[in-house]
Amino acid sequence: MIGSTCTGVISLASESETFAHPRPSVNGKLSVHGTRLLDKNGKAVMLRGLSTHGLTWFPDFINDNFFKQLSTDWDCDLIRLAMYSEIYVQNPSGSLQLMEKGIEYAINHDMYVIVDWHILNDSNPKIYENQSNEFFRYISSKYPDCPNIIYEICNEPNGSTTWNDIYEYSENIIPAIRSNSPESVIIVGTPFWSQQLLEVSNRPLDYDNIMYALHFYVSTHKKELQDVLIEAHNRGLPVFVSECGISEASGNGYADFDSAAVWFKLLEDNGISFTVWNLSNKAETSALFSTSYVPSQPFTDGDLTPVGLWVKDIIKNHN
Ligand code: IDC
Repeated sequence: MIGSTCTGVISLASESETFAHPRPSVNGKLSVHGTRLLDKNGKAVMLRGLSTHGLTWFPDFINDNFFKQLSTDWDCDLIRLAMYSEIYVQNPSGSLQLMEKGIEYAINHDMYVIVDWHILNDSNPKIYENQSNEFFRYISSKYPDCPNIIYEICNEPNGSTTWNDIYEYSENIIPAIRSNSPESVIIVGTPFWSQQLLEVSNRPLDYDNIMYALHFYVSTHKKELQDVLIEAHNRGLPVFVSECGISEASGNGYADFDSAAVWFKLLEDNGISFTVWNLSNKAETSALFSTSYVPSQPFTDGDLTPVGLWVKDIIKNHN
């Protein structure tokens, strides 16, 4: 494990950029008020970021220069570190090492960072609840009160997992994090692959600084899920799009850029923060880098897939 602190960051934002590209060195600790994410001065912010693929599958993408370039060239202010829980439980130290490196590099380059307990095939977060508690206790004690870190406690509950299961799980995990980082922002996954916000809005968790995950893949999910987002927002539920993809729900297939434009306008119009899946060179539509890209090298636009080029533009120029 590598040592890290929350100090020594390089400032990359100016006052006028506060809303557009919030930076931990300028905007500091975030908090949740109503549907909004606010900075340390109470100003509304919107984070625009990128999600790694599974940390242990594409470990070469967790490197300091790569994170630096995303931060400086793309004005990326948020990185999500996707740590598959099923992989973690088999070999905790392998996953932890990459998680800690990722956190350190995000801090070095003045980005917010989501620590993602990436449940997927293990459809119910209660399956590995003890390991999750141990993991979040460890990370939050290693980086107590770190303003960069946002916790995401269960990527996508699915199968027969109910909101009640997630509610009970959250009542175990949230206090574990808060015992070290009392004011941290925590994103909670929602039933049916983080799509069922409306059920949650009937019985939200009784803690401060909680946001609820909505995940979408633009070529599969369209108006029906957009209506869910709008309704949840209207009901006052704080939503964070902690994962979305410019592909079908498989991560592959057709990239519907028209649908993507509708989705991202909705996010921009409502100030809803997001990260886009995925920072890898895998041969799949949602990957931002082409298969020939070598992640130890600096990248140019020529190393990006069509999806990568599109995503760079929304991160940098948010139009
Ligand atoms: C996908 C990856 C793919 C991998 C698969 C299984 O893109 O390469 O083989 O997982 O691990 C999600 C999940 C995310 C999925 C993604 C695309 O959070 O792990 O990644 N997706 O299927 N939810 C909806 C879509």
